[in-house]
Amino acid sequence: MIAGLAAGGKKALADALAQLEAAPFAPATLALLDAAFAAPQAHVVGITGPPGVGKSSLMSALITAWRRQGARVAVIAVDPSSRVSGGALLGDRTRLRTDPTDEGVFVRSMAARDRLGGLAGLTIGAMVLMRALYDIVLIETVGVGQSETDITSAADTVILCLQPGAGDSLQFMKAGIVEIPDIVVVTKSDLGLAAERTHHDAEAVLAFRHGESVPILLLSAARGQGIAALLAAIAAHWRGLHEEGRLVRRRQAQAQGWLNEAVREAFGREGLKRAGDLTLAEGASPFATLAKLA
Ligand SMILES: Nc1nc2c(ncn2[C@@H]2O[C@H](COP(=O)(O)OP(=O)(O)OP(=O)(O)O)[C@@H](O)[C@H]2O)c(=O)[nH]1
Ligand SMILES: [Mg+2]
Repeated sequence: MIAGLAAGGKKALADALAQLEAAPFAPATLALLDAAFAAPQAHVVGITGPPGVGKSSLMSALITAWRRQGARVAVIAVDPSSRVSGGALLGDRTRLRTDPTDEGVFVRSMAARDRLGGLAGLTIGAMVLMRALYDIVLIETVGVGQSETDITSAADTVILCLQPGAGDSLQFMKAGIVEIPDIVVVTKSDLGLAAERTHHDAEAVLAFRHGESVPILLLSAARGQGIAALLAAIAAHWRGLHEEGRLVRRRQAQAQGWLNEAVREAFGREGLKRAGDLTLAEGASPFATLAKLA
């Protein structure tokens, strides 16, 4: 099933995403997701941060670099506008400069009507499909409160972007997201002193983090500075995930979270209780379990 999808290129993936959108719980959809879940291939990288911090510009730079290395990249830009009143965040979140004729790059914007974490939402299913087809899956989410933590339910590696001179993003970190990022970047280093100060502040805040230290990088997508160091940090985190079964555990916890969320969404909190023990066996597909419950 996945080989057929891969052979069909971007058109086939677009059709599969349409099927996912139209009939997320149809047996054929769940069977496809099941097959994709069993054949993961990509490194899933999440990029989050406040509006306008430079996420999309950074993603353009990363995509260009990865394409040069021959890696095939799929992108999901999550638009949270429907969750934010006033439409202040409406608009195209991607602003990516990619070549539409390049079969090695697939870009898709998606609305996050609710939490990102649920299987019922399009995002997780789309990610699982893309993960079976590409080398890298990039997910952009805008950090508006809770949504930073949602990205950990989908990504293997989470990059948090901080805006130079923005004390508020550091406040976010103090409010509990300090444990979320695997890599922190201060964007727009071409702005000079403000960026350096934010870099310094981030180091001070992250020093209070439990467990292993996190790389904090200064970069400028506009000038192409610091991109190589970020690529190296992303690759190093990916290598680290292959030690001691960390990737398997992280993805297992994600799949369990999606399943619980999907059952809660479909049957309510009571339904979740009645469903009893939903614990997935190692490597078991949450989509198959969901299909049995439906
Ligand atoms: N000076 C400078 N400006 C930048 C840099 N990167 C991005 N910008 C500018 O910052 C603004 C926002 O950039 P985006 O890449 O769209 O930021 P974003 O975080 O994706 O924005 P949203 O998706 O709307 O949250 C644009 O005006 C960019 O030109 C940089 O490295 N240096
Ligand atoms: Mg953007």
